Amino acid sequence: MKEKLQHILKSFEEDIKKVVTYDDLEKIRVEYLSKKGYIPQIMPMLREVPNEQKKEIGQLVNSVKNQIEDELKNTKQMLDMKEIEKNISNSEKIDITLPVDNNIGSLHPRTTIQKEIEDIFIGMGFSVEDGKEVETEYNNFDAVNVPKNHPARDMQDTFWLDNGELLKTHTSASQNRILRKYNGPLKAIFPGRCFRNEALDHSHENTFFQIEGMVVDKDVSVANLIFFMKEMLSLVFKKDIEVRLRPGFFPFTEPSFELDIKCPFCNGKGCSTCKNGGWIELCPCGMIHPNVLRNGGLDPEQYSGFAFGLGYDRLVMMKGNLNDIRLLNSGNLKLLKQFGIK
Ligand code: FA5
Repeated sequence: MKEKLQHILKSFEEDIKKVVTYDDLEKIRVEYLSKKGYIPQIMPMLREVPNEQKKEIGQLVNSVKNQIEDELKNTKQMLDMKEIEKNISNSEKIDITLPVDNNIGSLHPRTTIQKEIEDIFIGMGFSVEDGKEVETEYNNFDAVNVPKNHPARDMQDTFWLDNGELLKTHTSASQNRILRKYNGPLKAIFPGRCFRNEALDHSHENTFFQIEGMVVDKDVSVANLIFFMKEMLSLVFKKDIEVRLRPGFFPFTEPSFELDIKCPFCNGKGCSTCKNGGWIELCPCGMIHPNVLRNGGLDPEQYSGFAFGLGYDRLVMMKGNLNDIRLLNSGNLKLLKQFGIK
């Protein structure tokens, strides 16, 4: 029996050296260790071994069985390692047959719409002015006639800086600087990032964008405001847009209005974009308050004007059929795909 065991071990060692695949390994395991394998088959022969040799032969059987099991295990680990190496080297190979990836980045949909709107205004003879993000309390509030005790000045609504300045809460903060710059007739827009210390939800962000516009001249009237807004929005939506004005209140305009447009997606019939109301609240506006003109160095007896503040994240949402404004600041690349940008 001793010779038989030595013979089994020798032939196992030759077989294991030839293993290349998991199948080879399994075949050897079955041949040597399964019920009908060499080792279990040799066990009954122990009974025939003389008693005085039983212990020695028994130990030998166990030791051969253990060696076989160990070597099978080691060989399995070696095959595993080879498999991992193979996967790594495959994944690092460059497949030159794959299509070229043209994903080199793109403008944010908000920037695209901003540029479209700017082009429309430039075509109507407007200048595009820069605004600041950090503003003085005077420009953001006092210059545009917001009273000292107005709740918008509260910590809850405004991000105040340690030096007494603030992150501008609306683009109207640039009105005074622009009025002073032109000191007379002007047609200007000033897009910009605004900040409010708001509770966030699907339609409110703490960082959002507005485009403000002002027209100042002699004898500017509400009729001019309505005509101009209708023309401008028709160009933005590339179709004739019906507008309506509802009374509003802003300290910097008198009278003040909320301008609604007839839903351009369902022509006022009612759809998910207009929440079945047929109209969409789009743009606060009004005639510039005499105090604001005065603070800007203009005589309100001589000049009048209108102003509007379009929150254009809303337009981007309509165009992309988005239901949550927070997506726009999320950095989520899927958003770009929604706008057909790869
Ligand atoms: C203003 O900010 C006025 N300065 C607009 C104005 C300018 C009126 C000139 C008259 C003349 P309001 O707080 O309503 O108004 O904001 C204007 C637009 O900004 C809103 O219609 C909305 O589209 C957008 N907006 C305001 N707050 C947020 C917010 N937290 N998140 C996203 N958009 C906002």
